Amino acid sequence: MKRREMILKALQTGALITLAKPLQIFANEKKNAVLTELTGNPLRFPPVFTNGGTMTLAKSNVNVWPGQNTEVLAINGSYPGPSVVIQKGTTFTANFINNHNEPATIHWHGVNAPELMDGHPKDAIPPGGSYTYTFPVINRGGTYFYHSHADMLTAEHVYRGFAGFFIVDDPAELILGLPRGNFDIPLCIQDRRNSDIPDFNYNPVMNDIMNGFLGDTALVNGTPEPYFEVSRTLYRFRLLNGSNARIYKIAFSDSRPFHIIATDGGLKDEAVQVTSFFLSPGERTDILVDFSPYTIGQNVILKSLPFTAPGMGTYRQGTEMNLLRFDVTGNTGSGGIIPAVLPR
Ligand SMILES: [Cu+2]
Repeated sequence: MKRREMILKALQTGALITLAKPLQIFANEKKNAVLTELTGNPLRFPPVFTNGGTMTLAKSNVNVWPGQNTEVLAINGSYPGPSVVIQKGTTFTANFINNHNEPATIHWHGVNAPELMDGHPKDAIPPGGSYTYTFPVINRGGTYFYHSHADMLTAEHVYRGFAGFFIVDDPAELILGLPRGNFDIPLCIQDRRNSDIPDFNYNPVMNDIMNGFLGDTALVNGTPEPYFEVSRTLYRFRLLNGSNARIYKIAFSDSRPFHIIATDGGLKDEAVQVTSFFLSPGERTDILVDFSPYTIGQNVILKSLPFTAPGMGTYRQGTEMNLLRFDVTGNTGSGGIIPAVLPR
């Protein structure tokens, strides 16, 4: 199977509809604790965008919190937006239709697109208008994303859901032996406000304008209290900080080491072992995580560690947050390796 198909498979496998469960908090934060009762919501995945298709922007109602309606501003009714997965060297095309009542434009963040295709605020599409974005994908393989870029409206649009993955697949990566398919997992991390559940209210007061609009609960791929079942093997996670302002200090609840293999511009020169790293809004970092040391039944939580930062008010940078619980449930091997060198 081609690598692109494998990524597609991974994205689609997770795209199944989440069964309704009551809103619950993480049941257990102990290190590697064996859970007697699992709670939370299975990690969701946005649908994969079909190249050449239509991206329609409109208000939509989705169930972010099971059984509760959230009005989002979404592409094709999906929050987060549909994931673009495209091979380097091919031509990307999306027919954008603005069915929202405000000007809008799509910026392909980190993607090397010609000026008129790059969704500059000056090129906003008026309500009811449409525009065809098309350009050859010349970027290195890596994790990029797209988001609203309308003048004075970008922050609100993104907070309300208008953002999605743009993953560039480079066949040259195949020889590296990185985990693929069901073991290559995109994770879009965003923060929202507990007190607003189930709404995505964007109503900044002065403190938010000065320090950034922050939330106090994390959504991953639009999933509250998410969990993801993993096998005792090596995974690649593509982390995107899709938050408006929150900086995450990414780590695991047991301080386990893992490897960073790629950042905003694609693969690094070598895999770097760390136990934590900062991920700022808009940044992407791809990591390799080996779950083989765990036993079936254990879990480990992807967290944001506390750190001190300037700021004031109810919502602060540096708040400790649980992001995603990994439940170790299987023994399937990914066949992936941590490459000694990552050729450019
Ligand atoms: Cu951007």
